[in-house]
Formats: sequence, C-alpha cells, structure tokens
Amino acid sequence: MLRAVTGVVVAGAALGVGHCVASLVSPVASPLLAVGSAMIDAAPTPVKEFAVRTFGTADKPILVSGIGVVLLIFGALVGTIAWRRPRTAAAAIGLLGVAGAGAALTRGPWTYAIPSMVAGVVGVAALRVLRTRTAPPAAQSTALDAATRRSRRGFLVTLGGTAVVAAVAGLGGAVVGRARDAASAARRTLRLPAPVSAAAPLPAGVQVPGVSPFITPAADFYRVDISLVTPHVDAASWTLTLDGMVDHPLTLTYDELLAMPLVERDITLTCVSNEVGGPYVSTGRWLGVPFRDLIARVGVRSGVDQVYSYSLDSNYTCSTPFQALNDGRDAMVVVGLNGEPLADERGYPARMLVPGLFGFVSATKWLSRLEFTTYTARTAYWTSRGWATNAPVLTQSRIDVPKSLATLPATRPVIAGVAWAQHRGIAKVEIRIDGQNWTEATLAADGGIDLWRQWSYVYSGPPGLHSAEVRATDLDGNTQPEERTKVFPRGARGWHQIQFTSE
Ligand SMILES: Nc1nc2c(c(=O)[nH]1)N[C@H]1C(S)=C(S)[C@@H](COP(=O)(O)O)O[C@H]1N2
Ligand SMILES: [Mo]
Repeated sequence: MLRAVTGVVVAGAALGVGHCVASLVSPVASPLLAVGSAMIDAAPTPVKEFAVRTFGTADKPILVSGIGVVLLIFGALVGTIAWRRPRTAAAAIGLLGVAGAGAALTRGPWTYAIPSMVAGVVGVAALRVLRTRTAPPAAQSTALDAATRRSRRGFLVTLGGTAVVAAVAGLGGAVVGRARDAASAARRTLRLPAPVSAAAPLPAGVQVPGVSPFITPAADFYRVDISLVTPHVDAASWTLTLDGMVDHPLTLTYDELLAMPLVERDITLTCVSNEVGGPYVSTGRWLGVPFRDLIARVGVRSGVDQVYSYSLDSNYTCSTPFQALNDGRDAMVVVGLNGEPLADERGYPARMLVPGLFGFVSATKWLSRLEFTTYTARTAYWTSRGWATNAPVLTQSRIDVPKSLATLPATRPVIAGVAWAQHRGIAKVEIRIDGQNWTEATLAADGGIDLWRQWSYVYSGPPGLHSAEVRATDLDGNTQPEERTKVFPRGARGWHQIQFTSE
C-alpha cells in the first residue's frame, strides 16, 4: 500500500512540476493537456462524435480527469515495483515523460517538450530519493527496531514533502498561468469602434414567449471546438495574414483591422454536430470587417476556389468556399459579439463567420491566417477526418416548449420553437400531433434569411399523453426529410419529436 501511495505521490509531483513549467512555456505544453490534445486529434471520428453527444461541453474536463486518473494509477503500479525493480520503474517514468514530450511536440515548437521532460526527470529523481530513504520492505510494523523506525519516519517525512511540492507546483502553475493572462485584462477595457452599417432593427414579434431568446446572450452561446486550453491571445502582438494566390499579400495588426469599416449583422450559427433537437445553434449580433473589403485589398487571382484559414488553436484549419465569401452575403472577419469584443472562448481577437455554412467550414476562431488557394492544394482538419469538405447548413426545426415529457397547461396550450435554414430563409413550419395530419404553425416575425425563425401552434386536442413532430420548409422549397441521419459527415436530418401530456 505504502508503495502504491509513494508511486501516486511521485506521479503527482512530476505532473505538478510539469504543469508549473508549462505555465512559463505555454499552457498547451502541460503534460496532461498535451496528451489530452494529442488524443483529441488522434481519436477516430465515432469516438469524438460519441464524446460530443454524451458529454457535450463537459467532454474536455472529463477527458483531462480521465487521463489524470490513468496516470495516477500508472504511478501506483510503478510504485509497487519500485523497490524490487528500480530500473524498470525509472525507465517507465522516463518513457512516460518522453511520450508526453512527443505529444507536446505535435502542438508547437520544441520548447513545448520541456515541461514533460522536466516532469520525467522530476519523477525519476523523486522516486530515487524516496527509495534511498528505504522504508517500504517492512511489512509488519511490530518487529521494528529503533533504527528502522527512525528511517521509516524519515521516509514518511520525505514522502510528505514530495506531496507538498506536487501540490505547490501544480497550484503555482495555475496561478502563474492566470497572472500571465494580461491579454484578457486588455480585452476587458477595449472599446470597439462603431459600425459604419448597423444591424437592421429586428421587427417586433420575432420572439415567442418561452422559446429560446432570439438573440442568444453571449454567455449562453453554444461552444464547440477542439481546443483543450482556451487560447488567450494578446491582441497587441496578434496579426492576421492574407496570402496565397493574391496580388498583394497583406498582414494586418488588430488596430489596422479595427480601422477598416465595420459592419454589424444578426446571424444564426449552427454546428454540424447538432443532433435533431440539439442545442448547438445560437444567434448573435456580430461586428466585423466584410470579406469583400479584404478580398478587394489583396486582389485574388483566378483559380482560387477556397480560403484556407489557420488558427492559433494549434493545428486547426478550415476550408471555406471562396464563392461564399464573395457572393454578396455578410461573410466577415468578426471582432465583436452582442456589443462586446469577442470573449476568449469565442475566438478573441478575431474569428470568421459566414451565413449559411456550418461552423466547421466557416467560423474559424483565434484566426491567424487566410490563405487564398484551391481545394486540391489544401485539406482542412475535419476534411482529413472524413467530414464533408463543403457543408451548407441543413434546414432544421426544434420544439422548445413544452420540454419533452412535460405537461402542456390547459390555460396556455402552446407548442413552440425555432426553425433555421440560414441564407435560404424559412418559408413554412408544420406540426403534427400523434402522427396525424401536418398543420401549419404560426410563424413569428421574420428577422431575415440569415436568422432563425420562431413559430408557435395552439394545441386543441384531447387531454392525455401525445406526441408532437415538427418539420420546416425553406424558401428554396426544401422540406426536412423524415429519415434521421447521423451528424457525420454533413449534419443530422430528420424531424424533432417530443412526448407531452395535455391537461
Ligand atoms: N480554431 C477553431 N475554430 C473553430 C473550431 C475549432 O475547433 N477551432 N470549431 C468550429 C466549429 S465546429 C463550430 S460549430 C464553431 C462554433 O463556434 P462557437 O464555439 O463560437 O459557437 O467554431 C468553429 N471554429
Ligand atoms: Mo461545429
């Protein structure tokens, strides 16, 4: 038992010191997080889909805790063999350090390997020190002579000391990491310029009572990305490079970007990983620089069919059809959401947004570079993992009230929700009860084709348990098909259905 505890303490010390060193290099280089990030990249698509579906936004903390537990168990095992086979134990810890360094190297420059190497060295050294203080072999505490008892006390003191080092280093790392985060402070005091073209005022009556807020508060906006550690970018040293097949490559600073004419638009964003009835759809008031102005500045050569965007979020890349950035729709490089600079998790200092396309082919956060190129020349992160190369949003609808299995009050028997088909617009929403005839729901006021549309329907059937299904038709005439499909590789199809009890 004492051996296993020793192993856990050694592993903890190694990880704690590694985390602390990483706070000076890059949080991403922390052994735990580097391994986690490498696992996210390497995970086969079905595993990733399962994680997003099952754990939602909590999938990352769960992954990190899982890896942490595995490493501590590994430490316990190493501890149990450490007195009989010290070399094997040291080699196991060393190998783990190398593995962590390897994982970190897939995330960034060579300095990223340092924290895991240091962790490995600390682990091996701590084990060695503890072993030279002897202790474990004594199993029965009765027959101990004075000398053994003294040495045992010495060992326990050293073990306690190591545990304290582990905790202090780990916490220290967290504190240093936060203190270095001056970029966020700069963001809080930043005031964005006013748009030259404000968002058109929303007509009265876009909101149906009880349905999701028409404009999603920034804090409630859905979040989907592959980054385990939210990048905290310093806007003062950030730049955006536009290059590739262009006549005048361009690098803009944050101030230069903000100095360009800004427009403000209300746009609904959706994730391809949204299940039928799911929460990965939100609407914001976005402030940004129109792509058409950026395109005009660089002079795009003929033959360009995609813009390949790069992110400071390590190896994330994204393919966006050039046509969608240049056909007059409100595609932009975004700097603000709902009147504030973008939050760190939202892609500060700048991200992309293109109405009508799923986020994974259009909404790159922590944007660093836009390369005008071809689909033949560059393959994006998700495309190389089997997802669609170009993915317009699918027409979808969702019932928000009543919640599934809830009771519909007799005083206000309203079934209501949202429907979306960005950049095509919603023509019609229909509802059917218990699989009978489709009836048109009442559409709320229309904010524009790039926005979702709310709808409502007054239920007038008998009391008891019933089902309700919804389907939308967009202005191109596409009606949602009945057949459910998986979200992979181009988004879920099918009708949202709920069960409810009417009073
Ligand atoms: N850098 C980066 N940008 C990204 C992603 C990512 O993983 N990394 N995910 C994309 C996906 S899949 C979606 S749906 C949107 C979600 O944006 P949000 O988190 O602001 O809602 O961001 C996109 N931009
Ligand atoms: Mo997404």
